[in-house]
Amino acid sequence: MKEEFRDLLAENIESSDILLCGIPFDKNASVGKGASLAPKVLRELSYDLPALDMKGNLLKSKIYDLGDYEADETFANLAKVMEEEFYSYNDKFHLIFGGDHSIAIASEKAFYNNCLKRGKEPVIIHIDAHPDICDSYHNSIYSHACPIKRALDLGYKDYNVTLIGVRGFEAQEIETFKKHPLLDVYKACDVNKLGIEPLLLLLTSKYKDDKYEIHISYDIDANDPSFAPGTGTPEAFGLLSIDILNLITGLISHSNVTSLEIVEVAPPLDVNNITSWLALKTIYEIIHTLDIKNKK
Ligand SMILES: [Mn+2]
Repeated sequence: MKEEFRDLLAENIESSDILLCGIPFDKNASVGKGASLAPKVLRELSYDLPALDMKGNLLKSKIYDLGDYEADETFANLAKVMEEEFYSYNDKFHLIFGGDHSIAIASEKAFYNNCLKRGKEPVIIHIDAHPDICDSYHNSIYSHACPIKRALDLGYKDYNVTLIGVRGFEAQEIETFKKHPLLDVYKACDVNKLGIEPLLLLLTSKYKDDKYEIHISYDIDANDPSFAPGTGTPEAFGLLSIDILNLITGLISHSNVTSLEIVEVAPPLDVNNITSWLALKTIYEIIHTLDIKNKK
């Protein structure tokens, strides 16, 4: 039988380096749905992906797949379950396959509580075409347009939240920005003009202290839709895939990133699985980065 993540699966949780879970949920997406199928499709495509990075390095870190978590629209239980199970393994890298972006309401709450328990300062780096800082959207405070507002309400400090790649706004979000002047916002137009290096330098020096623990919330619609068409709310004038990859791997190399979610990959909206392959290839580059960091 073919196996997902061939040659990359750990035999047991103890011998693993990366903990994976899926959250196949897209009921809080506003425009195009289909992200609930991403965990299944990403695992299936991994059957055909050899365990090497793009330079030909064999990948060595091992994945333990916890399977999928169930969710409902309000994430009543999910945050607690993720805190107690998924984030309780503090020595592992945490990888989440969404789901629409609303699943971050659960993951970011679980991550936050886990950091506070251990005296760490929780940080979110939100890579997305949209700020997702609406208080409510389509009459729901659990919409995929709301996770960053929920994170601030929960207690994340605005100066420890960074938004990268934004270019599609709701009017209410501009008002929220005014209330949080310390929130770091790097718009896609500026990143595309200045390149990724200055931004990476700035963030890695800001978060060089080990007291910080970083969760990267990566919405695939941050990429230009020409690279990632299979997503519910494509926005033109996006970031280059290679820039996002260098940003993520640079952050992992030089700061304390312990958690990453990839959301809004919607296989039913995709063309030849381009977007799923992009997500998967990005993860394989992340695994190589973890190999180097952990001296594998
Ligand atoms: Mn989003």
